[in-house]
Amino acid sequence: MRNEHSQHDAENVSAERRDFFKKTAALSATAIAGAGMLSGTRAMAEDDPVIMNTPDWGHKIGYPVTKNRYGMPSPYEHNITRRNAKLLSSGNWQASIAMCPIQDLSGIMTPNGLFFSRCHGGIPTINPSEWRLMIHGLVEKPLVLTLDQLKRYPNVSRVHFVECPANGGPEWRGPQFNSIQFAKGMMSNAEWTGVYLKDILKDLGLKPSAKWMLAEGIDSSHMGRTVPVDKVLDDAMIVWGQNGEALRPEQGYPVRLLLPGWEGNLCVKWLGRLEFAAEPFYAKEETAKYTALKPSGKAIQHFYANEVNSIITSPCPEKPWTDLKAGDMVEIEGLAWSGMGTIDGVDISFDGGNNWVEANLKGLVLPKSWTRFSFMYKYEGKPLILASRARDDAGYIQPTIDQETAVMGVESVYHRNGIASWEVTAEGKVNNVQVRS
Ligand SMILES: Nc1nc2c(c(=O)[nH]1)N[C@H]1C(S)=C(S)[C@@H](COP(=O)(O)O)O[C@H]1N2
Ligand SMILES: [Mo]
Repeated sequence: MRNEHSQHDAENVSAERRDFFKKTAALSATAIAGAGMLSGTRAMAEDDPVIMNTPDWGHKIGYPVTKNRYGMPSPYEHNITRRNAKLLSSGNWQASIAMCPIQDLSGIMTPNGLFFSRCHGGIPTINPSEWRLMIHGLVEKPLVLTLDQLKRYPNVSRVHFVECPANGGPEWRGPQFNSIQFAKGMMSNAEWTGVYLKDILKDLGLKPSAKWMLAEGIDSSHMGRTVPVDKVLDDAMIVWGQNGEALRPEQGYPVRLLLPGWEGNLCVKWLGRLEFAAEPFYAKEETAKYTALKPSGKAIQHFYANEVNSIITSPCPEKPWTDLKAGDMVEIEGLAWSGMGTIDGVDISFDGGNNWVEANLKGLVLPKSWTRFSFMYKYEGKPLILASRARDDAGYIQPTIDQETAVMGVESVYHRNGIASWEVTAEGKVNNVQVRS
C-alpha cells in the first residue's frame, strides 16, 4: 500500500504545482521580462513539460545507503572529473598531471576526488602499518615515528591551496588552451589536518647549524626538495588529513609535507624522511627542474612562495554566457590566492585592464587559501575583455603580462601570475586571450 500512498502524494504535489502555475502565469512574462536575474521567457516557460511530470523518484522507493556506503556523486555529474594534460606528460599516465575542474567547483574547498594531482612516478599504494617517518641530520635526537606516534602530537587543521608552480606555465608565449581547466587547473584547496613540524622538532632539538631540511618521498620518483629552516619553524605541517578524511593516495597517503603557500612541488607526498643540514641538498628537482631561466641566461634556483594570483571561473571557456539576454543580471565569480598572505581585494575589468571596479570577497577569507570573489553584472550582449587582478596583505598586486615578461622573459615555465583575461564575444562565447600593449 505504501507505493499507492506515495503515488497519491505525488499527484497532490503535482496538482498544487499546477495551481501555482496557473496563478503565477497571470503575472506572466511581461512583469518579469527585462528585469532581475531571470529575464524574458526563461522564468515562466508555460510549455515546460517538466513542470507537470511525476517522475519515478517521487513515488518509487529509492535505493538504500548500503548500496553505496562510501558515497559517490550523482551519475548526472559524471562529466565533472580531473583531466590529464597530454602536453605536460607526453601521454604517459604514470607520471602525469591531472587538472582540477575549477570551473565546476563552488565555494573554496576542492572535493578530494577532484583534487589536482601531479605524480612524477605514479601513485604508490602504501600500507600505513609499514610506513615510518625518519627525522635525522643536525638534530640532537634523531627519531623514527609510526603513524600513530605522529598523530599523538597536537593536531591542527588549516585551509590552504596546493598549486604547482607550473600552473599556467605552458602559456608564457601566449594562450595554449581554450579551457580554464587546462590553463589553470594545476591547483586545488583543502582543509589539511596534521601537526606543525616545529612541535615535533621541540622533541628532537634542532642544532643551531641546521639551516636546511631535505624532504624525501618514498614513491618511485623519490622526490627530494630542500626547505629553509625558517619556513620549517614557521608554518610547515606534516599532514595525514584532507577535508575530514585520510589523505587520498593521489595526495600522498599516508603522510605528506605541506608548506602553506609555497610551490606544490615542495609539498613532498608519501613522505618518508626529513634530514637537517647546514647547506641545501641540490636535489634533482631543484637543479634540473623547478628553476626559472631569466632573460640574462641566469636561473632563479630557490624560489618558493606562489605569488598573488586570480582567475575568473564564471564565465570561462567551459562556462560561456551564450544563454544570456541583454539586461540579464549575471554573477561573475572567480578565485584569488596568494602564497604570501591573505587576499586583500580583487578588481575586475571589462575592457582588458583600462578600467577597474572592485569585486566582493565572499565566504571565508583565509591566509594562503583560495578566496572566492564575486561581482553582479548587468549583461549587455556586447563584446568584453574580462580580467581580474588580486592584491594581498603582503602588499603585492598581480602584474600585467607585459610587466611580468619584462622581468622573467618567456623561457621560464614557473610562477606565472600575470593578469589573466577572457574575451567574451557578442554571442557570449568565452576565449582565452592575453592582453599585451
Ligand atoms: N613524493 C612525491 N611528492 C610530490 C610529487 C611526486 O611526484 N612525488 N609531485 C610534486 C608536485 S610537482 C606537485 S605540484 C605536488 C602536487 O600535489 P597534489 O598531487 O596533491 O596536487 O606534489 C609534489 N609532491
Ligand atoms: Mo608540480
